[in-house]
Amino acid sequence: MDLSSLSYHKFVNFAMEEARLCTTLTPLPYQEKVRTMKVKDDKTVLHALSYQAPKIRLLRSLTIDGGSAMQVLDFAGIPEPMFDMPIFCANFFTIPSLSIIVLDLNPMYDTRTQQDYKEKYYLKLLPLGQKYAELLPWGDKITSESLSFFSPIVIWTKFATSQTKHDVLFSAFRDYFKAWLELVDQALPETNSLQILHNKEAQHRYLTWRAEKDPGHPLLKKLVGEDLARDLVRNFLFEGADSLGTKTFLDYFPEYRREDGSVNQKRSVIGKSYETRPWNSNGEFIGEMS
Ligand code: BLA
Repeated sequence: MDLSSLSYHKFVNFAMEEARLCTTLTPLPYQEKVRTMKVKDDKTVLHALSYQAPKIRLLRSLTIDGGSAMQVLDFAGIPEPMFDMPIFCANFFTIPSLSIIVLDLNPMYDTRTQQDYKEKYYLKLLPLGQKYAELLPWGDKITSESLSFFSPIVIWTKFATSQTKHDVLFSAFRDYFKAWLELVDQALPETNSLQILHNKEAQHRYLTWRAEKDPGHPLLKKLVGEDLARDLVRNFLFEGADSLGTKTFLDYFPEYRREDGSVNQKRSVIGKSYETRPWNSNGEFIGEMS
């Protein structure tokens, strides 16, 4: 499969145009830094955007354009802690033989246990999730820990790369992003300071997880080297991991502590599970809690 027609730039352009229709975007400085980053393999180009907006602490995008060899998108929208609305998450990794896709409005609180949070945000979106769960079927076993960060409408899928699937994915991306912008539009600020603190910690926990365990890191290291990859991850992709809270990865995820006190480098200590979609069409969790 020739990937030259499967770039993710049009996804990003769509999202930015759509966001500008709904809100006022203010550019953040980090995007300039990425423009000058030297990539080890000269066929590959990184492109980064980062903005803030009212209610949105960070709206950022990283695309890795590896021409016909690889196309990657990591796109996220992260709210201000005054709001408990979900985090927009699009992570697409495409090589000629295979695409690995996560598209979701990641919940701030685990929807498997927080029924009220699930109903507040996802009840209305279940038909949308259902539509794409059929077009983009469940992608087989997954790192068990990741499930707690996913919502009942998550699209987790793997497919043989093709124009048709790419078009379906673009449609899903547009629908999910528009749904997220609508949540942003409707979101009311939390006034209870304790609840704001909870939101902040929930967001910090999420960022801490991803800054430590995101499956894209090894590839970023290969492309820009260890130091720049770390900088990208902590100061751009998951900005806030070092500033929104003081708890460490092991405070949030003690099961990763090794005997010498260091962090277990494995991505999962439980292992992979969930061979089939663990939510039914009513958004009820039907998998085993691990
Ligand atoms: C694979 N990416 C995966 C997998 C998931 C995700 C679930 C399957 C492997 C697994 O079960 O861990 C994505 N995991 C997520 C997301 C969350 C999570 C979004 O917990 C959020 C909470 N992917 C990228 C980027 C790159 C990338 C930017 O988003 C590269 C720079 C690569 N993802 C990538 C690769 C794999 C992968 C190479 C397959 C390799 C592997 O499974 O280790």
